[in-house]
Amino acid sequence: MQSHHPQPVILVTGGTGLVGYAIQHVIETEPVGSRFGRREGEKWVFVGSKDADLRDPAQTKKLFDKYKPTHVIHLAALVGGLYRNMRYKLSFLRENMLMNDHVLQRAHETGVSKVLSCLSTCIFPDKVTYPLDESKIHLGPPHESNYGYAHAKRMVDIANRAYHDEHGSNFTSAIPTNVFGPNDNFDLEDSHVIPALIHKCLLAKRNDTPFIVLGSGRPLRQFIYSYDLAKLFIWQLREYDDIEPVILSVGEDEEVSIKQAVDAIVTAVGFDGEYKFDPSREDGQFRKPASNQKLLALLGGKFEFTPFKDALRDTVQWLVEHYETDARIGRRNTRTNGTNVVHNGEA
Ligand code: GFB
Repeated sequence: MQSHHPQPVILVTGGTGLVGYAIQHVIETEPVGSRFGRREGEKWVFVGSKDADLRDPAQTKKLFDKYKPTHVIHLAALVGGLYRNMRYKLSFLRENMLMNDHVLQRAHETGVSKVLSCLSTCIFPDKVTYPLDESKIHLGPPHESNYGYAHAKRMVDIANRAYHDEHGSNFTSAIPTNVFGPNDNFDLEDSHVIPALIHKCLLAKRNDTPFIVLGSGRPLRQFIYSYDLAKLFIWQLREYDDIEPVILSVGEDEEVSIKQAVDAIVTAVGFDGEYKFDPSREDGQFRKPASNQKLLALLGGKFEFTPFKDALRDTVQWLVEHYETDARIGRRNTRTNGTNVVHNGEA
């Protein structure tokens, strides 16, 4: 493979989403040749679903034939927050299984030297001793709310082992905790908690609409800033050579309740109104505390995570600056200039 392809070509699937956007930002802004910056001779290709529908093996083949990647960061997935996961368990299972199988098989058939796939801490068993660590992935069923997505992602770890055992492939995976940042999906119903609440809080400030937080506010989560996660993906692609997964997360001591996250968002938005909880909506998994000890040990001790409040401030700023243009704010919203948001041809 290397012979006809001297320069490393890194193909990033899902390259136009939250984490893909962050990796492109880091690669393009960090000094060339630095630990997280682009290296001389490296070609980075960021593709999205407009470039190829990875649920279709023929389109996946065409994409690999076009770019001839030497390395792949596989981020493409059907994703969503708690409520979208609960509604579409089969779609999350099937569509992610299809994309993952097509990407790994095509990577194998074209001699890609390394694939780094993106999993999530929701894959871990719901009932297991805490903290969660990489050895516990398959020790029981995941939480009921997202078993479709969780099992599809667990199968990537199984596939990585099978490709290695049968072909010696060097396919590995990362297990991020809940991620947020610029270019997230801010859809009010389908998105994850941080972007949904930032969007709701902004609308409450602008339009004096009620700011409703779903559930009890008691569940606990660890949140990592997308730009920090991007650096860790670049590190794992370059400096980690093992098929065993690595949890990419802030420390266990950074776990916060949804209520604490809401209060931090209220400060970041500068909202001085009231917010209410809607306990009729689900809380989902109560907590999924992940240990980042393996990561820190591999990194030689420490990593400079962006403080939560600074990361929230920058994400709010990004949404304010992009609200009228390219921010993904969902179908159930009109921009303040009155134009309807058009998605996939649906008004
Ligand atoms: O990020 P999130 O949707 O998913 O967070 P999970 C859900 C938590 O936030 C629940 C509360 O406890 C909700 O009750 N919450 C409060 C809200 N208000 C809102 C809101 O307006 N929108 C949303 N979405 N939540 C997901 C998995 O689980 O984590 C995915 O389902 C993926 O597959 C993702 O792994 C990282 O953290 O519960």
